[in-house]
Amino acid sequence: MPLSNLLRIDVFNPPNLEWASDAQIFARSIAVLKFPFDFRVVLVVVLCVVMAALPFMTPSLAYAEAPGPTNLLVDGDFEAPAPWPWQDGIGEVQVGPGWRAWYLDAAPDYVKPPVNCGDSKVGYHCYWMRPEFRDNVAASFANRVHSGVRSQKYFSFGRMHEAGLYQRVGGIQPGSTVRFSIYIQAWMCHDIDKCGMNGIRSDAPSDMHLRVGIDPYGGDNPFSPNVVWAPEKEAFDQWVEFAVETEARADTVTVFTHSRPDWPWARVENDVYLDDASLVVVQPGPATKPSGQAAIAKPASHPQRSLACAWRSCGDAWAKLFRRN
Ligand SMILES: [Ca+2]
Repeated sequence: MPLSNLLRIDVFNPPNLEWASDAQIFARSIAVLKFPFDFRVVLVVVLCVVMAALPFMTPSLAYAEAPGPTNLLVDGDFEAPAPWPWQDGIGEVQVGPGWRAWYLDAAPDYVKPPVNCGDSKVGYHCYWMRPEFRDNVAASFANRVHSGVRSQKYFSFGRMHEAGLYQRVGGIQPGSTVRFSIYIQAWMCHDIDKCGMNGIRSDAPSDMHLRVGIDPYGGDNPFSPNVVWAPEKEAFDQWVEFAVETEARADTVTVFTHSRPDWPWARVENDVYLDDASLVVVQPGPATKPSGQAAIAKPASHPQRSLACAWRSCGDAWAKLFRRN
């Protein structure tokens, strides 16, 4: 028997059938060749259906295949329904649930009074204030929302400020590397007629001193030397992602944002917008502490130790410093 017949019989015939002749094999080959043609048609139709459905399937597929790290922040997207609660009973301070506002009621020494206030600190009210914190909705100012329908905003009208938001996050394994990121946008306007519809332009931008930080010890004092700050960046009239990464030194860490409009003559609008914040563990810490090694503790010589306690549990010490009015 020719070797070619042996090979063909293996392919087209079960072992218990008779040997096929060349003519029979040829006829069966023709029949087999017809099948791929029909199969290709079916395959093309199936591919077309899949391609048409792909845009609708992509999000769920992407989520199933590569889920991102868990965002540990509460209301990181600032989508909680408004009105947001008043912080400490102050109607002008409303921040997303889970967040707290921090601010200085009085100008610190390193801020120079602008020319319109003279040289006396007595008149600091002419250039300094606690900002107003509110939610911002896309229906009114879509350019001020990074995603969803809402963002956080705060502003000081005609005056400078130093302020931001913070959020403490517990349940962190000490030694973990954590990353805080948030989108920030600033708007500084002197002549409203030159700043466009909905304030899309900053006609006279000065320094805003935008930055983000993490206190790896979980304190709530933005002026603590423990806070690890990323370098300042500008974000006038556009969303810019700010991020900082450090190693947790306790089972709680605190994320901070910071802004300080800084100008020699008054700008009318000094706005900051925040959206889409996240805190993720990018590298878990050791599961257990090495034997014989004490847990990492906050430095005993903390210069502002009395301020690095929980806002409410610390009594009025922290509040008095920040609210001299
Ligand atoms: Ca949002």
